[in-house]
Amino acid sequence: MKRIFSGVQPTGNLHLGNYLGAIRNFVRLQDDYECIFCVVDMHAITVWQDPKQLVDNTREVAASYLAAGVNPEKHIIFNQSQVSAHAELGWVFNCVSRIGWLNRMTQFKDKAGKNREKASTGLYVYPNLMAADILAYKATHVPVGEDQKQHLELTRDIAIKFNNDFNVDLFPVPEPLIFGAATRIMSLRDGSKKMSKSDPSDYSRITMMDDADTVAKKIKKATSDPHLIPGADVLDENGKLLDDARKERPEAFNLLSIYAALNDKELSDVLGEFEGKGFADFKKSLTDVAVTKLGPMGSEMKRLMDDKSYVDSVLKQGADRAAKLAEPVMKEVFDAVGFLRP
Ligand code: AQP
Repeated sequence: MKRIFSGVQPTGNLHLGNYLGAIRNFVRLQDDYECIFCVVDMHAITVWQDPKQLVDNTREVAASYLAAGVNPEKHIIFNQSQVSAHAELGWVFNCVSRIGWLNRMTQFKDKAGKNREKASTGLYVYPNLMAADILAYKATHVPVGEDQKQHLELTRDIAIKFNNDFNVDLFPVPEPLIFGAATRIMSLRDGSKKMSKSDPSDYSRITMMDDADTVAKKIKKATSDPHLIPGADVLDENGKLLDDARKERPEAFNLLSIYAALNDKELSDVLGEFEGKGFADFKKSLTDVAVTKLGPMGSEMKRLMDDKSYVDSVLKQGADRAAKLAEPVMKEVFDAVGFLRP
């Protein structure tokens, strides 16, 4: 069966972008793939995390998978640091991957910012660890948002180079699974920045655990514009938003795209529904659907986070199953590389 690996970092403030761009898709993949869904705590520490908070945030991500509907009996849910294969293979890949390849990674440049000398070395080699996450299980498919495409390319390059360097046919070259429109949700305050856990403004994102009042307040305050909602003439023949239209009204189209994604509709249908209306009306409808979709999930997440022993047992059992899957792969890797293991 085709095998998927994917993960979310436990860096707190899980938001609508994480849900629409990743977690919701996990639930949809369960029937057709064998899935390994990881809480990537080792990636999280590439930037400073408060240790106590990291523990809570790890449970928060696991709870979000469960509350969204991932079945832990059928699929694997675990946190990365419980399975040593990630660190072991990550090291081997640090020695296979090239500095020139890492220098091209745009996410490092974005996250490290101007003060690159002060960024952790972990942040720099993060894509090698991501390759290890995927290849330790010989995953064949990886669901990726726009922002992770480049890292998956690097994973593919590492798999090919490892196979060539050691003259083996050990790793499959994993394929991306790219989901349709609205996979990139932007900040509610600034339509040129993606919605992000680390944005200092709470009003930039709707979190998965926001209550109805908070969701309503955030949508009310969300940046929009005074113009009316346009018709389908802002779309190309494939129903895709024209670049010029997005550039002119990034916040407006972000809100419309969120509404489309939450309703599982095309943007063209949403424009048909609201053409000629102002944002005040539209925001009421957006609030209704956001509260309806996120409310029950947020309550379930809170319930699960109070039941720590259940979440921890899911993570432990998942880690045991994941370690069993990775063990024979790591044996092949150590043999290929020439690590003596009497
Ligand atoms: N704004 C977004 N729109 C759509 N998808 C998004 N994802 C993140 N932000 C958006 C997707 O969520 C998954 C998990 O992301 P991650 O936690 O591993 O790291 P990230 O992409 O760095 O997420 P954030 O929220 O932006 O966190 P910080 O602020 O800590 O960097 C990925 O599949 C990602 O595509």
